[in-house]
Amino acid sequence: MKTRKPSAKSRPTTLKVESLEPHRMHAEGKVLTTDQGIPISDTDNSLKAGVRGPTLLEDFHFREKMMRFDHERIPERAVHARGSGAHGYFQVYKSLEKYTQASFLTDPSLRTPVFVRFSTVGGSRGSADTVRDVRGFATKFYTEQGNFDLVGNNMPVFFIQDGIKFPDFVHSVKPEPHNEIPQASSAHDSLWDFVSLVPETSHMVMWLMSDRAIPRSYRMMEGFGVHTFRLVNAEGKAHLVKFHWKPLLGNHALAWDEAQKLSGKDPDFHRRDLWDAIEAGDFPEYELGLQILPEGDELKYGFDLLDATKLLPEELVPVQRVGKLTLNRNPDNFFAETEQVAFCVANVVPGIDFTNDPLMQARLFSYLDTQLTRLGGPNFAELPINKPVCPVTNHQQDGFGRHTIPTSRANYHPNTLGGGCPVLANPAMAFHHRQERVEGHKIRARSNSFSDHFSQATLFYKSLSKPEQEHVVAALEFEIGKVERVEIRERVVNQILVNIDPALAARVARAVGVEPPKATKPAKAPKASGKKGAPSVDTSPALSMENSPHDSIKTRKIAALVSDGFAGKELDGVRKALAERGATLEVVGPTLSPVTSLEGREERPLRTFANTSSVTYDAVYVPGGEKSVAALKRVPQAVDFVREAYIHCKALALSADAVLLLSAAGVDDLEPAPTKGVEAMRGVVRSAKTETKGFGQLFAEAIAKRHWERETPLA
Ligand code: HDE
Repeated sequence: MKTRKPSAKSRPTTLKVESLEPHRMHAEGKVLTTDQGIPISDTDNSLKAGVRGPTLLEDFHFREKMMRFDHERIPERAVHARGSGAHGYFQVYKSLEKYTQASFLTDPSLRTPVFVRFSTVGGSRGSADTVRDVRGFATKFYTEQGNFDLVGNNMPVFFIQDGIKFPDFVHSVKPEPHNEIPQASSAHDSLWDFVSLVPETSHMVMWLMSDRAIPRSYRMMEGFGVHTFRLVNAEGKAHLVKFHWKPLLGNHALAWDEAQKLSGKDPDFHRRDLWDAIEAGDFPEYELGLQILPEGDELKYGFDLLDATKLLPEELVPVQRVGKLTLNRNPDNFFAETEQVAFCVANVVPGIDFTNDPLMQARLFSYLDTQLTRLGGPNFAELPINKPVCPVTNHQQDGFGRHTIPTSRANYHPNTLGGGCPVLANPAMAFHHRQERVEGHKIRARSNSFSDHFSQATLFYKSLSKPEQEHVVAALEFEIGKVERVEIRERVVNQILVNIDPALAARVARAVGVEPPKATKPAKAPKASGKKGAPSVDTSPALSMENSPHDSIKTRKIAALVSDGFAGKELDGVRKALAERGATLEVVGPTLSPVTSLEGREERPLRTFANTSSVTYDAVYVPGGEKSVAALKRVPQAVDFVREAYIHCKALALSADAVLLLSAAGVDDLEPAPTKGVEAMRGVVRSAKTETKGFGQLFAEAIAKRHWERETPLA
């Protein structure tokens, strides 16, 4: 792991990062003081009446130190409590002025500063990163027209259609109220009770059961704005738009067993991965994708674009890649930046506007409201991380924690005392809500155009590759199998799954011990459309992660297992081959003391079998060397390394005698080991002897993807 560069100044910067400088406290070379600046020469002993006497009330240093400690915690986010943030910038490729007047989307020379926070949803602040969950992908663009927050997720749809159901949904998925169990898991009665009674959850639940819910890295997952937004140009012409983030490293997932083990072995797996990549200069990059369509097309595709449980298949409206987001700097302080950042869906700039999606409408209220409790009052926009980089002038005043010092006597509008200032903006520059014509009766009801709950759940399932479908089945078996009440299990199978795919429902029914559903007819055609003649697709290849590029091993981490007598020259060759492709080889040995190679050179392991395991790596390599392999065979943890990497469908490379570790690990379903040359089979690269040509190349190719073909369905 790379250590942090010492000087913040030498690290990448943006206008926003620079604006934080006056707020930073640099301790280097400075004297310890109280909050009032009084120098302190003893912070280890309280002031007492006699060395063995009671502490005195006048010890202001003790009281301040303890008072500050006592009040360090703030309420965690109601959802998305666990997260990791990074600074960076966004740059548009070419002007989108045809669609929007937002300057960060029209000026290709502009590098707009951003702060991004990734998160899980259900778990507490200290919960594990790799749980099965939706991931938040929230971006604050500090534009010259004010802050624009794109508060998205890594899945393009949501569980519910109307925001008024959000408290119900969140209550059901969070730990149950009587015993606060389970932490960061949807595998419990209350969530599945809710799902079984609320069919609009079906589509999102299929995403939650898919590999999308266990990403390999925040750097390797997509992001979605979910709702349909509006882009509005300078002439006031509007288009509908769906926002996407496309990771340049492709879409990759963990195996479910691996994700669960990682929760214990390294609960900070995603946080660490993001932090390390940025520190190493491997800056995560995502392209902004837009699906743009005419305003009149809200109902064209047979479902309602205002319904957040529906996605717009990319095959119907292609995603145009319009710019790039680069994350190039870690925060200086987790609390001040990542914890205090406050996103709000209502933060839009001229050129971007809302729609009537009832989920979005509720969010416009909630995000502003929640900060009052979380950040202790209405002045949270003044916190350094939240402050826009453009001027902020208004008549807002007072409240807890006010930072700004207004200098005018006039704190109202209109005024003459302050010369009428701040003056109203020129309408051409100002934000205008789209003048959409609306009329209707006040009514508490759901539109008929929101009534189809299953077609897109089916579309999603049908669009997955076979292994991905098997993972959904296994996830359902895991989750519903944990539900204690049999009637909930029955309802999930017979009210929900059967309407998505009867064969899937029948398999899950068997696995969770309930009566299989009566209906056996095949799933209805997944037209995602109730309307005759509406453009539709039978499958959407873009929904399968396996169809995203899997040709790079950049930034991947590979373990090399060694003991005394390993083939050093061979290891060097493989290390070089991987490094040339942007991957890193970490040597894992019996201890952190040097091991000696066959050729007599020393290699110092970075990790040991006691403090790491295969789940923290993308692939495993065992170099040849009879003595080394014989020693590794005697270490159960080393054998486990190979066994688990095999079970988790990761690439393995074993040369010469190292092939023996496969049988020691119980892997006996590969053909006999090659007697000459190199061979790759189901992601396992084996060679007859060390240093065989092409070994590194074949290994690199194997690392680029998971080898799900090794899996056998459970039931
Ligand atoms: Fe959120 N959501 N949400 N949400 N959400 C919050 O705001 C809410 C929804 C999302 O890193 C909260 O500041 C309602 C969809 C992210 O700080 C809260 C509804 C999507 C984050 C809130 C939704 C999201 C949040 C909690 C339904 C994807 C983390 C703390 C009407 C498009 C942002 C906070 C961060 C956080 C409310 C649904 C994404 C309570 C009422 C859909 C990424 O205000």
